[in-house]
Amino acid sequence: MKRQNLPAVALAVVAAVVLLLSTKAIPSAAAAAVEHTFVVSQMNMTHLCKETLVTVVNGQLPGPVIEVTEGDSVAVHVVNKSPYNITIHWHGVKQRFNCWADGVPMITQCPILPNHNFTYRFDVAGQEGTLWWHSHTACLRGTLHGAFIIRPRDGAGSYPFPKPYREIPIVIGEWWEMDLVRVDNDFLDGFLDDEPIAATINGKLGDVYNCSGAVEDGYVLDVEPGKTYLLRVINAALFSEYYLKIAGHKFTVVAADANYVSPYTTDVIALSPGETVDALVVADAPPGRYYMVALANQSPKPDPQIPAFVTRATVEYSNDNSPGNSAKALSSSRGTGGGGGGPSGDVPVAPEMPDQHDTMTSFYFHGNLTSLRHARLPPVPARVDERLIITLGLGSVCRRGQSCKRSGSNESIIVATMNNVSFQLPTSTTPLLEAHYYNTSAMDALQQLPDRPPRVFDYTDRALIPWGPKEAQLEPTSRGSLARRFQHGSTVELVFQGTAVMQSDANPMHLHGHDMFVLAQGLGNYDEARDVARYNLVDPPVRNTVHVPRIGWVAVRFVTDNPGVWYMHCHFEFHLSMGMTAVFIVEDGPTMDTSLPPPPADFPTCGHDDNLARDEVHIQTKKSEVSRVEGE
Ligand SMILES: *[C@@H]1O[C@H](CO)[C@@H](O)[C@H](O)[C@H]1NC(C)=O
Ligand SMILES: *[C@@H]1O[C@H](CO)[C@@H](O)[C@H](O)[C@H]1NC(C)=O
Ligand SMILES: *[C@@H]1O[C@H](CO)[C@@H](O)[C@H](O)[C@H]1NC(C)=O
Ligand SMILES: *[C@@H]1O[C@H](CO)[C@@H](O)[C@H](O)[C@H]1NC(C)=O
Ligand SMILES: *[C@@H]1O[C@H](CO)[C@@H](O)[C@H](O)[C@H]1NC(C)=O
Ligand SMILES: *[C@@H]1O[C@H](CO)[C@@H](O)[C@H](O)[C@H]1NC(C)=O
Ligand SMILES: *[C@@H]1O[C@H](CO)[C@@H](O)[C@H](O)[C@H]1NC(C)=O
Ligand SMILES: *[C@@H]1O[C@H](CO)[C@@H](O)[C@H](O)[C@H]1NC(C)=O
Ligand SMILES: [Cu+2]
Repeated sequence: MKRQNLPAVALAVVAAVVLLLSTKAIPSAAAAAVEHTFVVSQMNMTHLCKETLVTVVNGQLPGPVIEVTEGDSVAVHVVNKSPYNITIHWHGVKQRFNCWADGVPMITQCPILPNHNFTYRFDVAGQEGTLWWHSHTACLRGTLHGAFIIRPRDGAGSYPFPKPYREIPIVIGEWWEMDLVRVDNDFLDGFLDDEPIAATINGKLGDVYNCSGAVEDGYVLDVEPGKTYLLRVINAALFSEYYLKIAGHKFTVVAADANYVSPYTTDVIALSPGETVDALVVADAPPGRYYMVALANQSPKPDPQIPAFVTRATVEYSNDNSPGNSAKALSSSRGTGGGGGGPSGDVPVAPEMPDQHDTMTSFYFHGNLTSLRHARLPPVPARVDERLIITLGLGSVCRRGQSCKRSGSNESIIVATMNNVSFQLPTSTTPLLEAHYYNTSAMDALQQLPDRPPRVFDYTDRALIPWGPKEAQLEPTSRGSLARRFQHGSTVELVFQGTAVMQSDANPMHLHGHDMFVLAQGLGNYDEARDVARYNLVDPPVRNTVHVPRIGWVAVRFVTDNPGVWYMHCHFEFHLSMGMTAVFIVEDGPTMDTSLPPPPADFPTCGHDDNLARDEVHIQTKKSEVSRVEGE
């Protein structure tokens, strides 16, 4: 795991090329600078008769929406007035040649300490649609998140679908009454019983929830008959995939993860934490009031169960003289059980939701997405340089020593793994990206992510759920700082294989800094001989988060054209805290403009300025390389 070294002659040539390129790269007149200040602080919020201290941005939950036009430069001044170390990650923003702004604590940066500031600066280029931002510290993203909307540079008229009348962010979240940092510590310790209290849409619990007769507010979307709305749906929840439906209406899905898809009409949207879906809704139902319901799904027993989380908002037609509308005030204080009513009744019409244990509706939803073929869509890479198969599952490590009681015993800690290793941060006080950039000895602490599962077994054997002799054999695992190095410009084919060890959860796998072509998905065990033939190499959807179905697999390809140290992890927060993570290190390319530039001048330090001095540093090489080029 060593940096490639560039001979001085090559550098001189490179410098000349850089000069040439940089005079060409005149910024477009249309590109603007978008600036925000995010004050992170704590605030008391009361839901269900209980006051809870939450950490939020600018006193808002969800946090502020960032709206940009493709090509814009963004500066977000983060002022940390919370007691926690904070970073903000710009989920799905590719951060080309700008891994420094990716916002992963101790992977890409030292966190912003309490009472410290840091300004994230990045360009948004070559992407359009809905992304989001969230903190990447402990479980705090449960309340530190917001939408990140990228509009086409040529205006809404250039959408590859009819121009919507209005655009509405729909952020699905969860309300927790626990301290989220404690929740994270519990997950780290293999204690998995913490649960949210409720699901939310745009921060509101909705009228399924009440306490002492007081019904919780729900989000209300006012619509005008006949108009088209673009819903920008984000799953910001920590825990669950959600189904979203609106009674009496259909969705036309037009984008996912800020990549256009061929219009897909459906009455249900499925999205896992980390995923986004843009969908058009036409207000073409009889004027009235309709529930928009988000329902969490989960694997059926014998998987461990959590309560069913559901929340609902209301779609209300304006200019609506039906009795249902005038009875609005009445109905909201009356309880809303069941679906009855109808557009003219007291109670909004409720959609019929999939069963909460139905995971096939998600499988089909994801299976029905294909890329919209348009000018910007990059070709699907046909040649593959590296092939990896990564199993995703649970295991356990002993609290003390090498052997211990497992199968749920407190002598062991349940952890989450990739290819049978559970991620842990290196103990170094230097973030990995800096260690990589300056080539310090901290890199020696990394453990290579194997290209294949170390042992082949029937990964999706349901007899492994939750305990038993077969499971007990597969449970022991280990911890390590898992990393995989890729040469610049490689095409990687990666198969994520879900396993059924202890449980059969799906896994929303998120890769930072790159989008992935989703070639195929399947249930059961991936079989190369059989499944390669099913790859969609024509119009696969392109995503930053791929939903690996319960007891199934997904095959993706991506090109490692963005140098840096990129987090790759499950977006279920408990799996992330438990170690279902690795880092992908993408090497510099052969030229300066295919290499990672130096860190920003005001980059946070880990509370002391001599981080680098602590490790055995090979910094001299790098510094002299840089100055030699600049001096050219
Ligand atoms: C990185 O450090 C190692 C020693 O740990 C050294 O052998 C190697 O040449 C260094 N690479 C560069 C590019 O400086
Ligand atoms: C939250 O409420 C508690 C008790 O009601 C109070 O002690 C605390 O100061 C409040 N915190 C904030 C940030 O308002
Ligand atoms: C952080 O930003 C705030 C608001 O802009 C400013 O008042 C404060 O002085 C800054 N603090 C530091 C440590 O830079
Ligand atoms: C309060 O919630 C309970 C349980 O969900 C429900 O049975 C009841 O009808 C609700 N009451 C009101 C006033 O909404
Ligand atoms: C698309 O959705 C339909 C309806 O749910 C389903 O029957 C079909 O199998 C799905 N197609 C794929 C490729 O998943
Ligand atoms: C498990 O062990 C830890 C440390 O040994 C202890 O703090 C914790 O209370 C135990 N939990 C249970 C459920 O016994
Ligand atoms: C997982 O790793 C552990 C510890 O390194 C090893 O004992 C075990 O056999 C491995 N299990 C599998 C299924 O690869
Ligand atoms: C915050 O970050 C600093 C610097 O990395 C570290 O020393 C400290 O332990 C962190 N604090 C917490 C609560 O994680
Ligand atoms: Cu997972």
